[in-house]
Amino acid sequence: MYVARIATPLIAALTLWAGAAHAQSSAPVAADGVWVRSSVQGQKATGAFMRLTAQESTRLVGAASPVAGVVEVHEMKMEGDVMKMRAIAGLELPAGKSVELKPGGYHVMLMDLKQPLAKGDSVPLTLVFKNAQGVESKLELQAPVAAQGAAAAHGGGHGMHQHK
Ligand SMILES: [Cu+2]
Repeated sequence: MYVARIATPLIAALTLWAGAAHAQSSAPVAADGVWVRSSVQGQKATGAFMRLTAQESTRLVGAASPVAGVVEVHEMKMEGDVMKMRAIAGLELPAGKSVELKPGGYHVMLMDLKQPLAKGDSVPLTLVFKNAQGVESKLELQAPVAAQGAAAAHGGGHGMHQHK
């Protein structure tokens, strides 16, 4: 059960890149394709994105990062012509089914940013899960910062449509 308590960022990164198969063997939830959108000086919020696959049904109920004062789980969707986002109490992760957190959909919102996040940086991110029995577990990640999809940055006014 060593993956449940990762002590160093280096090991977290190795675990991440080693692939989902290894992470799944001991962590209740595997995260892959993790990235955080880069931010510029003065920007207060950004998003973290990834694919989560739970071994047993659970929920993503929270997250934390040392680079942000407030971290929430958000959903984003079209309401009429307007893209809106709101905090949700939890994101259902059905057993064995990958749930995508991506621009224009669910995301982990990093708010009250303490510093600009530059492309190439790496951000520690802790995900908190709670299962049907109310038992909490955590997953420690090192999320690489990327500029991908920067045009749809939070607060940018022009949302990116993911609906096909
Ligand atoms: Cu958000």
